[in-house]
Amino acid sequence: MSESSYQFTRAITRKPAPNIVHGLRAEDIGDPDFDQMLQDHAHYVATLQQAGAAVTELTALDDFPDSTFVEDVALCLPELAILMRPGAPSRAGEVAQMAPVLRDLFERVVAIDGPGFIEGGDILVTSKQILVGRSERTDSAGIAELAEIVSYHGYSLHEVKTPAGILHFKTDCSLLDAETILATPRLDASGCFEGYRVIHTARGEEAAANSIRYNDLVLMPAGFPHTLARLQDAGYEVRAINNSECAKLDGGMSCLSLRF
Ligand code: CIR
Repeated sequence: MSESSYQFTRAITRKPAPNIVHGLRAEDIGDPDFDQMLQDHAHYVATLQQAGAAVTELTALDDFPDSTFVEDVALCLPELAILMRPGAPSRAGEVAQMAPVLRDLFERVVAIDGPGFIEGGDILVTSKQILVGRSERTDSAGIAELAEIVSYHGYSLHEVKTPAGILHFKTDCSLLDAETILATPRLDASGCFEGYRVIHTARGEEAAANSIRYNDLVLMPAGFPHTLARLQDAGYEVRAINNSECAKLDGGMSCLSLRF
């Protein structure tokens, strides 16, 4: 695995649909501004391209408000793509929309058949292992099914716990390089990153934890100056992208793409 956990050539994104204003959210802090969201999404795609990604931009899906958060419906590894089984009932149908796209791009595509549930936002692929957080959306049965699939390809999967009240495991962490994780202190306190170097988000800047490393760039949500400084001091090249509208739907940098 090693650097393949952040060295990529491709990405898949999906344009937000106007009905994204009906997207799921843990707490209602107002509907997203659709025009601002489109602008931010375009900036996100352009930044991935700047990082070297050939981006497959899928068209908006009017029937699926959360479908711009493509990360949750698949896991892309160098050897294969795995279709997830979302724990959110309104998102289950997004998988069938992604399946043909992945079948065009991967020789091997398999699906989590159930009965368990698992969403990509709960999966962190590092250089050493695949960490999967149990959450409201991802259960042990879903994780066990994924573990069986990836074990054939030599991956070791480790089940951890997404802290209560946090949507996905990666809401609170991201991979920065082969041995470094960016994480909130509350997630790091659970002990799941033993053996890694961990950089903490600054106090009050927990939402910065959902960033992504894509080749030489780290894409992080804008508005978190202290965490930004920590990453820059550690030598990372960071691009800040406005995420105010996706944040109203509990979405961030990782959710908006599949990277491989
Ligand atoms: C949801 O609740 O499913 C969406 N509103 C947000 C999904 C964010 N996805 C992610 O963190 N991977």
